[in-house]
Amino acid sequence: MSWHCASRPVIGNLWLGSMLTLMALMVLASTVVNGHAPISNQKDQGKKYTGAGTTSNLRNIVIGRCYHYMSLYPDTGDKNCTDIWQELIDAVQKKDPCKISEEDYTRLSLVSAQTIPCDKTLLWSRTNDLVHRYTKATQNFITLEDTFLGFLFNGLMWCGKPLRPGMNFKSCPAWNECDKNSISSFWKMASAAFARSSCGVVNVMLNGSADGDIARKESILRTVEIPNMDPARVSEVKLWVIDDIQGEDKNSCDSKSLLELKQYIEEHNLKYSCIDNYRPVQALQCADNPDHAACNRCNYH
Ligand code: AVW
Repeated sequence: MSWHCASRPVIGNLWLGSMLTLMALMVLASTVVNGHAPISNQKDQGKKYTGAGTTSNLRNIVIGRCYHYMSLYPDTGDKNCTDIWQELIDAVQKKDPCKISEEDYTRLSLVSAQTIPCDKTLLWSRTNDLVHRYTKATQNFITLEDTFLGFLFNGLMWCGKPLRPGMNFKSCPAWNECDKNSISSFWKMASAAFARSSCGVVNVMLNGSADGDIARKESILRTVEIPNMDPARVSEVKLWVIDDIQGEDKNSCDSKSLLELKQYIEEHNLKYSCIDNYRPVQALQCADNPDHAACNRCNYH
């Protein structure tokens, strides 16, 4: 360093110091407020997890989806999108992403509350793709991902950093990486709230062509949704067992796995019914496979 540099006037050093402090504060504020990952902040993200990091531009996506949902469904009422974002931040920031409980999301759940009309709930297990193609095509049923909360956060990742503000953009715990993580606890909370607010006939789309249990023992359907339905408000749980149109018929209403699920539902004091290859869903499958034998009108159940 040269003498000339060291003898810079005091006022100049003060000015430079203030500017650097101001810039650092602006970068920090941008991380906290916008959910962006400034380059300088990326090296200190804490522990490395196996899941993807917080989705880039998370804040803009969540707030944008919030306004979009209200424009699609004006009955949702007037939600405060900025408050909803802040509740998400408050639930996870400065906390260990492996120590986030469903209770941490209580306030987010309260500000996003929504009334679900009776007979419209459509739960699912192992039919993620088909069930959402179906609700897009008919609009007659509502899956969790069609509710306000589900729509806002579907497909996104997020987690905070222990003791530090802002999100971890490098990595977040994967679903099974630790018991109470920021993602699994959120979806358990949202699924429980959806099941609790469901009434009338609750439909469930299941995959009759999948191997093994019709719904995994640790599935959200079994562990969260069935136990959270209110038998006084839910008149019946109606299972739709749908085979892939090109796939095998591994399970149907009379198979062992279905009878076991029936018993589990009844143990929760809920009435049960079951239908194989519910025709409106099969009609959707037939849109892609019009020449398949099952799509011949005479073969419909
Ligand atoms: P699923 P669910 N590891 O098709 O009943 C990784 O079995 O569980 O249906 N990802 C997981 C895991 C796991 N152990 N468990 C769940 N997921 C995630 C809410 C993952 O994204 C709706 F209302 C997987 O693709 C449905 O009624 C997805 O959950 C019900 O929960 C579905 O697993 C569907 O959950």
